[in-house]
Amino acid sequence: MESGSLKIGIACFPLIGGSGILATALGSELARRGHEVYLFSYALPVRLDLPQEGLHFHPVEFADNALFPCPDYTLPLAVKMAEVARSQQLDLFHVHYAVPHALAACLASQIVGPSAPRIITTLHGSDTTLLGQDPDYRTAIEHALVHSDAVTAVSENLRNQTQEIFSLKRAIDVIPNFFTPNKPKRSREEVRRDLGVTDKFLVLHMSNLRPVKRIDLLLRTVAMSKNRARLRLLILAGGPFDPYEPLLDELALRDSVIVRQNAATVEEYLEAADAGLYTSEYESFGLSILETAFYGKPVVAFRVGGIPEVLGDSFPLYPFGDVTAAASALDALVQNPNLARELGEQSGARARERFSADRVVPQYEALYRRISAG
Ligand code: GMT
Repeated sequence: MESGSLKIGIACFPLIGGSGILATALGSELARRGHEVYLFSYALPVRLDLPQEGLHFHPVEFADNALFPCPDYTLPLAVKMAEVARSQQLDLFHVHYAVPHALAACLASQIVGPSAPRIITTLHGSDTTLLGQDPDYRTAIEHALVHSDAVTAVSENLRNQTQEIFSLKRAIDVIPNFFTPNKPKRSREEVRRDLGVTDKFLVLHMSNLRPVKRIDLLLRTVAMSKNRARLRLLILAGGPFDPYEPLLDELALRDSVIVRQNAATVEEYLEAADAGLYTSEYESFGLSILETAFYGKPVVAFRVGGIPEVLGDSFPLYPFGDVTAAASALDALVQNPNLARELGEQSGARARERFSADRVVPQYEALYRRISAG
């Protein structure tokens, strides 16, 4: 191992969702920079590309021992983290999403004892904004935040929200998310042909479709567009779309919307798109928005949470729920492809300058060194 390199255990969710995607990308970037990374999750994370030198995946089995009335994940995760910490002499646990990962890290640390790795917890949003207000989780999250050696949040907005929700005395560092685009496997023309949108303005939305994403407003925005016939909405869905089928019919949108489920590689769709549309009522950051901007596509979104930190003033943002304004913004782009291109290039340049791996990963490395130096 290179001198100065660290042994880092990362725990995250494996699904299509910003925290797992970011944690996986971080693991891969850290391994590329010479660190040894041990990734813990109950399934292979969707964007984990193995084999990679220095990157080791440790699957965690749910314990469905007949003695228990229901399966347990937190204890097997803590045990696996403790075992690997001991056998590999890990320097750090870097856990993404407070529950159960930060709690499991606290427990693993107690199991290992005095030589236990330091704990860094990265908050991603709903782990404090939603679960932090849930009496079944709040105390556990508070415990994990207090007992982590460092806590980071992915935006100023999330840091402020977390401080407010927990009245925390401790510092929270802000380290934003980053994105490293892969080369698309198919050309823009091929993807557009496959989607049947060669002569259309393609609007992209990528999310897990949870209620906070407000898919109702997404569909209503498209329905209000004056250029409905000229545009197509492509939804890359990381969750079930069935609940929104009736609204598709109600808004007569069946011919305007294409849904693709569980697309693990998004680059080819990002390149094929002409713009992005996001109507969430809250985003601590909005990793999909960053990904869309990275590809030089203009993004129409509401001014909520950390989205202004991600997009800056590269494109106007609208008050939450103002679908009329969002639809007009979309219309302006459809009617003026040069404007769309220009705005997209501006937000792309901004995204690449502030949120590239080279800009962000060293911020984590500096934090690791500060914490492991005690
Ligand atoms: O909202 C999601 O898509 C899932 C969630 C997660 O933790 O996986 O996303 C949160 O973390 C992302 C990565 O940091 C952020 O980009 C999302 O904005 C954030 N979601 C919310 O705050 C609702």
